[in-house]
Amino acid sequence: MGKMRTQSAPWRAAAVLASVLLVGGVAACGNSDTGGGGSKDDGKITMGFSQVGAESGWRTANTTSIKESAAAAGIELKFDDAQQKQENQIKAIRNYIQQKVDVIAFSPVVESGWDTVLKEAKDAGIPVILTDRSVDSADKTLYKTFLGSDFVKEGRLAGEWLVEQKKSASGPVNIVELQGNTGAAPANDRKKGFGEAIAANPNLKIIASQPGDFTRAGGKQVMEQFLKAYPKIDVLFAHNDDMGLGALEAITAAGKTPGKDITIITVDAVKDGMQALADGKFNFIAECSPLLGPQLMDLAKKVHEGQEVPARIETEETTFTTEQAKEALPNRKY
Ligand code: GYE
Repeated sequence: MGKMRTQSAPWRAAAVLASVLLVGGVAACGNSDTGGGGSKDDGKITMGFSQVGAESGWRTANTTSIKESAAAAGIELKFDDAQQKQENQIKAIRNYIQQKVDVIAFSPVVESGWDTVLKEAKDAGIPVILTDRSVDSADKTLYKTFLGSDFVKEGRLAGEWLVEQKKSASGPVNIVELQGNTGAAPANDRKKGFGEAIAANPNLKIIASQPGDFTRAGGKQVMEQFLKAYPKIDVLFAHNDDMGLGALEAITAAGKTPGKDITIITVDAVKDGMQALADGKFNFIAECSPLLGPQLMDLAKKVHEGQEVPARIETEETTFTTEQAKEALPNRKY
């Protein structure tokens, strides 16, 4: 189960209180109807969900979690795969508004450009829940809550591990970075957290940083370019496992040994990534859980009933070294 925390100071007190109440098993709900809510009469909740795509192992596990949890919660799910395109997501959300679903949930492929369609949902009286990724809209009343990980923290944890590993390095440590798709919250935030952490040691330098779109193919292709352009690469930081896995092929093809010649750090901790870590091909993973379905369905029920929910609900995550991956792998759920 995820645990509630907050990113921004104004919400901290409320969310800490909510966290305490939820951990204690007490519903953290007020009675006030904040205006969110489709019709409350038929009992059955219909959710329109717009998914980013199927770009990674993380995404596949997330989709499965959402579909299974909707079925288990008795929520009718309308599901659309946007194939990593914002225009497809906007179209899907407009369809859901037209169909008068009770709740709209989506994982925004990029952070910007949502105000108009979110306003349309609000005007139609349909509550919106952001899941996995957030938007940068200034008007926080356009959605009820954001359920997902702290991506800045994931990047920071990755960077802090590297700082510790390289603390006795006497010369420059050359880092290349594979970013997620341009404009996505996890790409922006992981880059930021990592960059801030490695600033602790001026020897650690990002010599190249390019988007690999969170896919294996993207990771492989961009890593090939990096290897051609830079003879000395000491570290790869990939914003997800899949890009790291794609990069492994490029590194091996270039005659280098991943995990030894090049230290590899990724984010997610899906099974294939954890296997690479256990095998010593990756060196460190910051976890990001895709199992958001149960909490999402719970939130959908609450907002449908007009209950108050915390503005930010953060999933709990950890980190893995090779030894820890070996231990965790047999029980890994995704
Ligand atoms: O890390 C990546 C996926 O938004 C947290 O999207 C998600 C990211 C995840 O494609 O693998």
